Amino acid sequence: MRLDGIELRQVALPLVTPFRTSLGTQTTRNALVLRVVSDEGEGWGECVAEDDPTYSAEHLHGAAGFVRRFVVPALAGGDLRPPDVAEALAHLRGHPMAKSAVEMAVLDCWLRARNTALADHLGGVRSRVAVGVSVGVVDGLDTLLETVDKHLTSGYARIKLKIEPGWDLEPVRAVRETFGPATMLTVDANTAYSPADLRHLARLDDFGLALIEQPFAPGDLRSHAALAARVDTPICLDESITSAAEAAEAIRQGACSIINIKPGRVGGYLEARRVHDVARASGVPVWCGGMLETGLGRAGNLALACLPGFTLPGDISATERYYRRDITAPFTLGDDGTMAVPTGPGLGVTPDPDDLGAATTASEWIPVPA
Ligand code: OSB
Ligand code: MG
Repeated sequence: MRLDGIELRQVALPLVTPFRTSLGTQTTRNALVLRVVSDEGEGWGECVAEDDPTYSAEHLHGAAGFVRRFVVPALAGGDLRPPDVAEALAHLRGHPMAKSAVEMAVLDCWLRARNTALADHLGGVRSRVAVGVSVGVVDGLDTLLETVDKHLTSGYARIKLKIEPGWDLEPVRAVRETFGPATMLTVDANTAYSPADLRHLARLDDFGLALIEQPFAPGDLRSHAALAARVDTPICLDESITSAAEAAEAIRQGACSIINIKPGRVGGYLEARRVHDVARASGVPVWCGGMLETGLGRAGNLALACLPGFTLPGDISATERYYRRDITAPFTLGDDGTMAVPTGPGLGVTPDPDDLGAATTASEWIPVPA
């Protein structure tokens, strides 16, 4: 496959409700949508970097510049298959979300031309996957309980509460007491705690959580291992796991017994599958994280989440939980807390031209030199 060029689009999607975490508050999801055009057709990708470099070092503005200045020249000329994307970009340090977006668009294009669904290409084994919802920090327990009630009534298979110092034991206790022991409940701190908080965090052990996600800094595997040794609740890593090699090392150090996999964070779907493989070989369950994706990223995440090692519900919620108007047809939640994995070729979805047009705030065409 030879690339003619990459179209970069900035899109802005207002969130149905603001999403607050220990990293900040988002009211609009700004994202970067990529369309690659090749001699075999076109393909779509999404960059999950956010406006500010708070979740990771990447940010949207930087990702666009990185693609324009470094990715396009590196992909010039030659016959390209999806694994070649990561290889051609391997000498460029960092920028996994930007790299992942390009690989995603190339994969979509390549698989469309071969009439193969991404789920089948990755080795998926399920047609529907269990999903949960990530509940942001809110202004009081009443609002929290109302929000959780609404999501449980919708049928979500798991509730994840964002926590931070000052918003942890109390909200978790309130949700557990109100909704009972059968509710699958997890917490995500997005690195908000320091090693000095270890004893405090250990008190979360009383609430029967399915996991505690990323309490400490990305590089601090040692504190995660120390907490894991102290509590019965499984420790899950998100921000720390940037590759299959990092996953293997974190498991070796006892820093996690569950891994949240996000393709953008690890540099693409193919590396995400390798993280899955490493975890599975060690008996470590994985689940698919989310970055408030548009329908494009949601389709890709569903394809990944049907691999056999994804045994816990993912952060892949229905479109209406995020956006009134997405750029693809909406994804809906089934009665049993699952969502359908797209079956069409590639991602199995394409942006609706009207919806994409309405969301687009800027676009540019970057030719790939022959
Ligand atoms: O830590 O999982 C996270 C959103 C943005 C950045 C980091 C995270 C999240 C979420 C949202 O939790 C999950 C979703 O997309 O539903
Ligand atoms: Mg997380």
